[in-house]
Amino acid sequence: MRKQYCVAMTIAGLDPDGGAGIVADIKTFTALGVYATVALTGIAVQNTYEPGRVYEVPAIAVEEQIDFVARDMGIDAAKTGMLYSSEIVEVVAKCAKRYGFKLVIDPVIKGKVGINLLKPQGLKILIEGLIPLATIVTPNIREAELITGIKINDIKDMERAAKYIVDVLGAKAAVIKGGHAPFKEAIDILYIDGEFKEFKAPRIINGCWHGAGCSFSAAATAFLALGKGIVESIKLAKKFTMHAARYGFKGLGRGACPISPESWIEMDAERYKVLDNIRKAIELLESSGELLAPLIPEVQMNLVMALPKRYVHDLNDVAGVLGRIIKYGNKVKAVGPPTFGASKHLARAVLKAMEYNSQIRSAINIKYDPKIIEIAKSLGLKISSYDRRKEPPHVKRIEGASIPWGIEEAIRRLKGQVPDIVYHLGDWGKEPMINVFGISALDVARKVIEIAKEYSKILKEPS
Ligand code: PXL
Repeated sequence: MRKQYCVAMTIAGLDPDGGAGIVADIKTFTALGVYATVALTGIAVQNTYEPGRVYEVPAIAVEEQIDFVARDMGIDAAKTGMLYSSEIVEVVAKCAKRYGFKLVIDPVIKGKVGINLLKPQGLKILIEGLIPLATIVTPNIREAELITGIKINDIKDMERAAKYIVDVLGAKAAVIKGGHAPFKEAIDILYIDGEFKEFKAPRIINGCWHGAGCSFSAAATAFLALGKGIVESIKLAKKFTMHAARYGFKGLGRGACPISPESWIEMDAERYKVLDNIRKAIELLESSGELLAPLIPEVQMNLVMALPKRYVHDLNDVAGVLGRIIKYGNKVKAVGPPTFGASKHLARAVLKAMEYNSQIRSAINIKYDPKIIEIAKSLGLKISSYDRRKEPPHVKRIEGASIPWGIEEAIRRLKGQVPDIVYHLGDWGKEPMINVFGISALDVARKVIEIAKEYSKILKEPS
């Protein structure tokens, strides 16, 4: 039977900007559902572009941290990052023998901005005393060269180095990370049980690789702690790291931006929040059905909400109501559940609005009536419009380009501000329409209900 809790430990240094080191490791363990423990080896003072100095933790304190956790909770798998001194490497080797946990060695030697993370004597002891105890060693090309003395120029050299780490130095498996190599794809070479395996992945070009090595070895450790085999752990760790890099904190810090191990769970959490928000907005709209029914256009109504901007790539990252919201007697009803990818038109409108204001993530469409525009004005809503008849032919020819073009026109008229309301008066075969924008589905639902209340008063007036 699987244990209720799996415990992983990172034996590594603190990188104060949070991109690499134990912070990346703890985030990774946590994102993968493994309980995170730490033996701190030192502080590597730095940020994303400036190196500072390393403050070392005494080796005895590293040993005690490992001992205290191991005898209390047990350690299923541990990884090493910055070990710095030969004394620390020695106590880690001693503890690995004492407790027999699975061990991933990320043999970091130089940090991202040039800090020395391992002294030369430490490297010697790492090669002789620690690598023989490793389940997996995860060097990059430069580290593999320093460990094996093999100059690496191509895949064959990567294979030779991986084989050397296993066959000569005594690790169970070695994976050489080709992320820095001049190949089109990022290729990693694994050597285990006399065989090579290649792991390929397209390069992530957003520059967010700060912490990628730490996160990769931590993810492999987490999967080992969960009881997965070595090959499977490396395959999954690669997938995890690609995700963390793809959704990294682009633009944060002056140097290489940090990866986001938390994106692995945060993205699912955000998807849930979007669906839940639309669900609540639908409840609100349906409960005001009689007020709303007169606002439903011929093409029916939809309500969409996008994921936060850093998770948005295409229409599938915007949720809408499957089958739309329809007039149902004198009430309104959502035909299906909130679903990602369920809307095209309105989703395109939101994606365009988000380019100008990332906070505006939701929209709904309602019937056009000049009286509704008057009401919106009286409620203090910001309004803009566009003329579909002025859509340039080259835009018309591109499937799906009309709405983004129109929304952009309307935003331009407001000098780049995203309004609450964008309307157009239609064209041949195109119904006039109003789009209401807001920060969430609930926000736009509330705006529409305010409008509907005023509209119902007007409809009751004798004309
Ligand atoms: O290179 C990985 C790494 C590991 N540990 C610490 C670091 C870095 C990179 O800068 O700072 C503490």
